[in-house]
Amino acid sequence: MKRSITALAAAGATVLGGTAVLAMPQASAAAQGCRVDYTITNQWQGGFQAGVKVTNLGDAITGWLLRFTFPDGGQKVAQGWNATWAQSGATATAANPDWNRTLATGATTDLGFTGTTTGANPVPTSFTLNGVTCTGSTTTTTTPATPTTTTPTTTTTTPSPGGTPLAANGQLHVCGVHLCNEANRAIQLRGMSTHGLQWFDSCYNDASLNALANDWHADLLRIAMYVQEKGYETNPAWFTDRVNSLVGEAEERGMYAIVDFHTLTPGDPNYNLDRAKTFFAAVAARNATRKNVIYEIANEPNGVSWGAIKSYAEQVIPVIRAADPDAVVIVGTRGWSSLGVSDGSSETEIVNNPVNAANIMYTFHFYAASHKDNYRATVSRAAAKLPLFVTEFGTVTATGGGTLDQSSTTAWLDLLDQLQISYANWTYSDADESSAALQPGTCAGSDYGTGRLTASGALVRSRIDTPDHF
Ligand code: IDC
Repeated sequence: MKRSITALAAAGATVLGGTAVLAMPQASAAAQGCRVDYTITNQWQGGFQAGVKVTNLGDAITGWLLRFTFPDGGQKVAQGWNATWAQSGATATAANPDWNRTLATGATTDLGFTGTTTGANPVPTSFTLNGVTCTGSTTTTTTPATPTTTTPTTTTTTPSPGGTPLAANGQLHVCGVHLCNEANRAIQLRGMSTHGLQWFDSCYNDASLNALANDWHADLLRIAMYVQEKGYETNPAWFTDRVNSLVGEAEERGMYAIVDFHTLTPGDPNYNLDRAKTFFAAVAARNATRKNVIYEIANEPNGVSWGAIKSYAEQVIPVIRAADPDAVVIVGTRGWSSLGVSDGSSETEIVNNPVNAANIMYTFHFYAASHKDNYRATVSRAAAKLPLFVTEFGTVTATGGGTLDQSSTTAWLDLLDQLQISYANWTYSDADESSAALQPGTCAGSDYGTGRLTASGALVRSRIDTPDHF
């Protein structure tokens, strides 16, 4: 659906915060004019995503403010990028970020946001830039069909990656605070984390990974490689090989793979700095040509300052980039990747002192029965400023056991959906603990069907197995 915004006079009266402001014509007035192309790129129950391309058709401007009004009072900007977004009543504004103040004649800038909506989702009908009415277009793209799995033609064990999350999105990158696909659209990936490979390696085989890709419709496999506790440090060659082969197994099934350097105890990632450099040099070299790999360099730093984590990140990231320059890297945060909250701190220590590297995201972890409203408030706030990835969460307590907290899990996943934050659940394994998705004994057999799921597995699968909005 495409239609033109009616072109109005190039300059004139517009409403600023309810007050009529008259643009005064001057003898030496600068040429003014603008074009806005507004596209609803995606819609889902209760929400939508819009891309806004702004073109300056007048003389160069320094400092700009875009304003438009939603025709449906139920529409709200939730998360914006490439501008400072605000909304008052039905009127939304996007102000230039500091790094993009000047728009030369003919220059274009791309903004966007995800929004919530209570019902119909019509496009705004008029746009102004610095008070000048813009021409342009409004488009609603058709919602893409749910990816379907094609039947393999030559083998019955490995499905074709056609129509998969990987085929739909290609190489990912960070755009503003979001994870974006090759077409620069903000996306959310939803999937599962393995348990420690030193204990549960038998759970990751053709049958279990086929179930994850084809029955769960997971987008993502996180490969948890513990460094201590009988992990990597005991046999670097075996663990490196196994991680590489699991990235390949995910790729064959069209899933993304997070390589998780699962540091936990000791909590200072610098304890493993040399191991991390060795490991990531090898893994990045092996996976450089794969589009599905994402690197997570420190699972849960704890008992350590943000400065020490940042210093670690700034030494490990260049090692990865040297071999695989375009992959997204995820950096753990203070207080068991709580953005500092579990240590009495907050995300501001990161906002004020970010890791000096591009194309990175920051880790947030939660366990639904232990981490509730104050952690959710932190994520809501931090998501406007930092690209976040929930690489691990549990439906239970932080021990990995205890009662499943369905209502807190639902509140968390609703929030992550709304903010389009990607997530992986701990764990796709048959560990004898309530966080595991598979019943004890499952991995000794070959049946990974829904009859083998635990309560946590059934709950998480019901969320992951809903259509993606790619
Ligand atoms: C837990 C496992 C448990 C294992 C323990 C070993 O569930 O079986 O014995 O690690 O250290 C985390 C960690 C993750 C923990 C998990 C649950 O990243 O390694 O797994 N958890 O305690 N952070 C918060 C919770």
